[in-house]
Amino acid sequence: MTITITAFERSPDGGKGLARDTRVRWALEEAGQLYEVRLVSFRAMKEAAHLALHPFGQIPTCQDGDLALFETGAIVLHIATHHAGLLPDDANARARAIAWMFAALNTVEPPVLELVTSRILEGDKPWAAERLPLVEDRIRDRLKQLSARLGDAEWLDGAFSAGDLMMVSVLVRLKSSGLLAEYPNLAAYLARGEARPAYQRAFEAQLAVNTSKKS
Ligand code: GTB
Repeated sequence: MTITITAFERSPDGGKGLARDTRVRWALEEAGQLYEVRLVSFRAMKEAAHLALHPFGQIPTCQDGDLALFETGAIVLHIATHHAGLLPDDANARARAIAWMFAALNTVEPPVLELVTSRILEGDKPWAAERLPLVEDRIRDRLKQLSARLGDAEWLDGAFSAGDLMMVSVLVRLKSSGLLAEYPNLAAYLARGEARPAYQRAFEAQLAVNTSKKS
């Protein structure tokens, strides 16, 4: 059965790949799975039908047969465990790849999201200019550690995995910040992720939605 995901009818970023359906599309592309997309408006996301799928009224969701899932970590893990291409066969390597997924979501993404909050939601506050460097330094702490671990390796733990997919998806949010340039191996890691044909297909698909809605 074809998987159906939800995505923004009109993404606030105009389709630059920042909304979280991109990482789910990417996982499906890596796994070679066809999928359908149901576009939802901001209003529809808060209505009962969508809340039944996503208790927090957000995108993306994923329906696979009679299974309905929310949270990109759970969705990508579901795809990765049911299809080849995103997790190693060796049990320990598989567990480590999943640990990297959690690290991306639980350890690296929170300070990255703080930066988005500081810049977009709190940018007009009188204390914003004082807070921003503190937020940036918390991101630098994580990037420095991640950079040290990655070293000159291509991916975080052997072959490309769902852990890399999630980490690259989180780092994408820093592209416009200038922070990644301070860690050239992470900038190169991000570029490697974005250069993957599966990422390109996912990016183009979500961009097409947003550009076709503009006219
Ligand atoms: N933890 C959840 C997950 O990983 O699935 C977070 C899901 C989430 O934050 N979804 C956002 C959403 O539905 C879209 S991705 N927001 C609407 C709402 O909460 O009402 C976040 C996002 C939105 C827009 C941009 N952008 O335009 O740059 C980037 C990221």
